[in-house]
Amino acid sequence: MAPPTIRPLALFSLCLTPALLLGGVALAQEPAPAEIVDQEPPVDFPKIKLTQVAKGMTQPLYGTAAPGQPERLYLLEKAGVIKVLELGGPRIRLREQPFLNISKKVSTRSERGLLGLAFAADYVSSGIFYIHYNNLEGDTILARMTVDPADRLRAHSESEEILLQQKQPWANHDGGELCFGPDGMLYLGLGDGGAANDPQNNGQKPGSLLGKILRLNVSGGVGSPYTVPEDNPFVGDNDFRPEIWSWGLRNPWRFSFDRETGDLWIGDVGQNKWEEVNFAPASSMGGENYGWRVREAAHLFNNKDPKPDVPLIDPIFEYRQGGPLNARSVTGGYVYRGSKIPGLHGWYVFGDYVSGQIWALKQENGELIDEVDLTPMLAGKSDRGAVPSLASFAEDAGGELYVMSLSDGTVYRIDADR
Ligand SMILES: [Ca+2]
Ligand SMILES: [Ca+2]
Repeated sequence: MAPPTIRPLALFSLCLTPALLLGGVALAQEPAPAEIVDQEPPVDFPKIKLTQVAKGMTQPLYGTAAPGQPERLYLLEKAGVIKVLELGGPRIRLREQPFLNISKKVSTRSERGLLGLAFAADYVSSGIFYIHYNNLEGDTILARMTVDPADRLRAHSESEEILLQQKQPWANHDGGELCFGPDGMLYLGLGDGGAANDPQNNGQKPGSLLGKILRLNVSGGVGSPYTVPEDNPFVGDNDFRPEIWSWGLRNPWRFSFDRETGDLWIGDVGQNKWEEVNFAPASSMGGENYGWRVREAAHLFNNKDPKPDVPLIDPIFEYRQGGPLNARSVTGGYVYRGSKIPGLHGWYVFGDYVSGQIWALKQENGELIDEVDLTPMLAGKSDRGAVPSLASFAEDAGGELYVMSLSDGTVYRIDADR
């Protein structure tokens, strides 16, 4: 991959302590001011706006569609509830009756909670879906569940099969994203375990699942454990857990595959200075080391560690923490592949949890070729950014994008502004 273009975005740092800070920690020092780069949209960039489609949720932090259900979006609440947003009909509405409620077995301390959901490709026939959450001990749990055959709008509460369990040394940096790749494999993002500065060096520890993206084969269906795909990059290397797809990650809270190209985009939350977005082309065979804790984004972070004997992949984009809105925790998004905003096609839309800012990037052959700050267009007169405590984006079956506020309990769709 060609060396990425790096451009600093934001300015100085402030203090923090949001209720849920996805991977951030207290400041060690104030980063020096950086230049603001020109982020004017290209002349042909579309006018867009946010349309509220749900409100009154309790800490929404993810959303996804189920294959075969074009008019539904499943929304996660941190405490362990999944709700259904009905997109069809004259009015979008949030079903009151939850699809799933496992709040009795979910820990919500710090960054813990129900963090991820992915539906099997054959969900309509199999009823299978996968969830990622922290149990009451704080352990990471990856589980398979099925829908209630008698009521397709409810999960079968007794159907849970735990596929993977991982001890969590601290309550933060638990990762979150769970999604199927274009290869039909299930990908799970786990953070470095938590605290600050990755004290256990999990990001660079091949024998740990922490600080990694995992790639699992769950095609065995109900009653079968996951298996390790034979073409995972470290299969046969005894130093590595074979589940590992890529490593050197701090907290890959949200990542996604471009549904048109299969490229992988990862938002990896930074420590005190730099937030980053990583890019792996669809042709990647895995094995990328994204550098943490040797580097924070493209910058040396820990010079005491022995130098890894593999190349470290720098982000395609990074931005400095701080700025007028206090950017501090990247929230990875999606490449827009919907049909309603043709001018947004091919742009990667992502944001910052703390500042509520939203940006868009465009790449060509793995090189950043353009960036746009969408915040002024989307925020209006708000001084809380475009979406305060921007926990996640979501993509519906048609590729339209949504974005949600953890603190406000609101969900918005990104629409053309005509
Ligand atoms: Ca943790
Ligand atoms: Ca990195």
